[in-house]
Amino acid sequence: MTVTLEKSVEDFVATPRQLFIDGQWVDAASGKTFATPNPATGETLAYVAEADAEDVNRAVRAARRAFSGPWSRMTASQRGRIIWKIGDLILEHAEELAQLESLDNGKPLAVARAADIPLAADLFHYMAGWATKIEGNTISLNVPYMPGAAFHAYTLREPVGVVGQIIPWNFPLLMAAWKLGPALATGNVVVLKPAEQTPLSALRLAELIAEAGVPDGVVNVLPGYGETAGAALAAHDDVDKVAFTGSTEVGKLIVHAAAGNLKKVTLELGGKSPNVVFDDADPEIAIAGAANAIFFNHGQCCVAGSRLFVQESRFDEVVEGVSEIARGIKLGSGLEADTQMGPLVSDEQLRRVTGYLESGRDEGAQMRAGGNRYGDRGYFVEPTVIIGAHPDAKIVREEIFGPVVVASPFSDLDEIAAQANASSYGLGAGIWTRDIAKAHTLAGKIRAGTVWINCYNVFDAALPFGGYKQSGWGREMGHEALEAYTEVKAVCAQIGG
Ligand code: TXE
Repeated sequence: MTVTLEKSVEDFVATPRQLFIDGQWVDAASGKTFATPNPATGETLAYVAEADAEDVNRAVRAARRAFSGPWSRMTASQRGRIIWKIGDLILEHAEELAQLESLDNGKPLAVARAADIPLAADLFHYMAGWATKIEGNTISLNVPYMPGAAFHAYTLREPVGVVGQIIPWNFPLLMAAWKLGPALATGNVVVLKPAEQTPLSALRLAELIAEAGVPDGVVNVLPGYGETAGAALAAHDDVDKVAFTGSTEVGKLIVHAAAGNLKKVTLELGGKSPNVVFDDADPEIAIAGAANAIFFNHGQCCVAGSRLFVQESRFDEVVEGVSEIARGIKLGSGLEADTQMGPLVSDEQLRRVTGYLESGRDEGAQMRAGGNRYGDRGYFVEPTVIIGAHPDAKIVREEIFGPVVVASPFSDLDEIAAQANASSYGLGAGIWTRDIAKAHTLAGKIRAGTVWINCYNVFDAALPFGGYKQSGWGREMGHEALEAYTEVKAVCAQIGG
């Protein structure tokens, strides 16, 4: 049964969408538009204005004005209430946003309803509370060359200023929330560029942000391509910070572009996360957990548990269990009520993922489940379980970003710690065992920003998220996110001596 779209969703996609600059909906300076396809069919879903460098200039100017405008004069409490309201409005429009997300990204509507939308609302609610808790310290001084002098010294935490935010397509609304929440809570102004594959929910969010009372120019949303709009934002001389989520390859380009004015940079990049099942784990829970770790969101998760390591004595059992789950997953359009896995987001991703499947075969690996494109319409790939891959094979080293897991056996804790860390990435990891000493010992050895024990893909606005090694710089969510959006000012006053 196909879900009936809400009238507001039908209207939203039927109308060409514009850019959101300085609180106004405007065409791109070039007049250009681009089509965003429905990944379940490949057909055009909506037309969207295509921002490029000139629009980035306009949006940055508007943001700069807003930075010293009403936004900066608001109390932190007023700001916090507005951010809370954004969370409320997301919940009020939850079904509409979930439908837009499912249409544009391809994910099952049930997943958007259960995860993307409530997590996005919760992020704004969590960050709203922080607005009133951005504090400095008082510091006692002892200056050796000024004996007898007395000082009153303290720190202030101030917003960084104009922030460029560039986000990907795997969790379009949620990634916008992760970026906007801490930026707004700390009093920054933002130019946000959603991914060209999935611009719709961020544009709808811009309407809700305006409705919540965020002043004009504080949040600007510019759909467009990475090489044009994204690159212009990352290089802009009047942008004080850029926050990026996407591929490690583009993350490196962002760092180069940001060097021009040495803007601050935070990066949330790729991963090749190890998921480790010890022989004492509860088999049912570990098998279901390993399947969820890789197949959630079609494997299009930066933390996808794409390297499954199973202790030798349980290897066949766990691999067979995960393969059985893979074979049973129902693929289909995200809007079909019984769909468990939708299409990949784009034709490009379909080609990338099936290219990895071919390379795995060429390098001698065996497919225990899946291994092919599914159907010939839309961008579907079968949930895939691979064994027998060489540790140096491309499918073991590189991020595939699809529903493809490579399973390998291991013998003991020291060996698995080394294997888990044998990656240029360090984003997530999973450990499945009933032995808490073993779990925490391995958690301490793994070089990754998040380690899940007997669970996977658990996200919370309070839990910091980010990467070691080439998985990124800085943390999102939790109070750690606020540091990346504030400058520390030391104020030192001589008051005696
Ligand atoms: O990513 P890109 P793509 C990984 C994943 C995936 C691969 C390619 O492995 O298969 O990246 O996906 C913008 N200057 N991840 O090509 O290009 C772009 O418009 C400034 C992991 O979609 O990195 C989009 O908004 N911006 C990841 C964003 O960067 C540029 C999520 C991400 O696109 C730019 C997505 C440029 N030169 C992909 N080029 C994760 N960490 O979750 C592109 N962009």
